Amino acid sequence: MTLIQGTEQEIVECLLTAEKEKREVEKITTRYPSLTVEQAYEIQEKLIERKEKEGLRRVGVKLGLTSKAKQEMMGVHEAIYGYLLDDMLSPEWEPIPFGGFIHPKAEPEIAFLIDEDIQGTSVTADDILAVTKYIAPAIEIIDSRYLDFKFTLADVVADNCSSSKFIVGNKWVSPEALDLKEIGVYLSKNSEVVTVGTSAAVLGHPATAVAWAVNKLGETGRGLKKGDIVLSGAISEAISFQPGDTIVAQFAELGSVSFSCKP
Ligand code: 0L1
Ligand code: MG
Repeated sequence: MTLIQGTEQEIVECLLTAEKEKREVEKITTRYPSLTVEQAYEIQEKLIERKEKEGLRRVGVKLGLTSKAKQEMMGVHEAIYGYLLDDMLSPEWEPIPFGGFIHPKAEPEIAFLIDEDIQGTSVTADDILAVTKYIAPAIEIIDSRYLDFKFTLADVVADNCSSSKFIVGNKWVSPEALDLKEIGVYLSKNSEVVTVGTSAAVLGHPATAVAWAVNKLGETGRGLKKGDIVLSGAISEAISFQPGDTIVAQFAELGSVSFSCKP
C-alpha cells in the first residue's frame, strides 16, 4: 500500500535535510506508527531517485541486519538492503572529514564485485559466486539519520539502511580461492583491537546474504548489474570513531582495509 504522495515526499525531504545538515531527526514511526516495511522500501526508492536527480549514481547494494545478533536485537527475522551511491565510495588513502557525519560507526564487511547482470527470485549462493569476479575487504561507515541511532525496521529501511560511506581495500581475490564462510576479521581503532568477527556471522555465508538481496530485489523486477559492488553485511559489531582516529579491518586471506578520520 502506497502512502499518500505528500507524506512520502515529506519523509524523503526530512531524511535528506538531516543528512545535508548533519543533524539527527526523530524516527519516522513516531509520527507514522503504522508505516510498513514495504512502504519504507518505497520511500527508500524515492530518496535514491531524488539523489539521482542531483547527479548521483547507483554503484551497488548493501545489506544490513545480516547477523543473528543484530536481528535479535531488533526483534526481526529478516535482513534489509539499501543502495550504494558513487559519492559514498571513499578512497583508502584520503582521510574522511568527521564534519560530514552525524554519529558515525564503522563495520568490516566482505565486498562482492559483480561481473554479470543477475536477477531472479530463486537465486542461490552458488549463482552469486558464479557472477562474482572478485571478493574484496571493505569497511562500511553507517550514520543513521535518527536520534541516538534508534529506529524500527521500517525507519531504517526508509533511511537507506543507515548508509553513509564505504572503503574497499586493494586486495581482490577470486571467490574460488577462498572459503568465504570462514574469514576472520580484527577491527582495530588506533592500533588496538576493539572487536573481532567471522564471515559466518553474515547469514551463515556472505554469498547467501547476497542471494537474499537479489531475490528480494527480484520481487520488484530489479537485480544486480555488471560492475555493481555489494557489501554483504557486517562481520562484527559496528564501532564509533572520532576525529583523528584510524580504523583498520584486518581480514584473514583478504589483507586489510583502513581509513583515517580528520577533524
Ligand atoms: O549496514 C548495516 O548493517 C546497517 C543496517 C542498519 C542497522 C544499523 O544502522 O545499525
Ligand atoms: Mg553494513
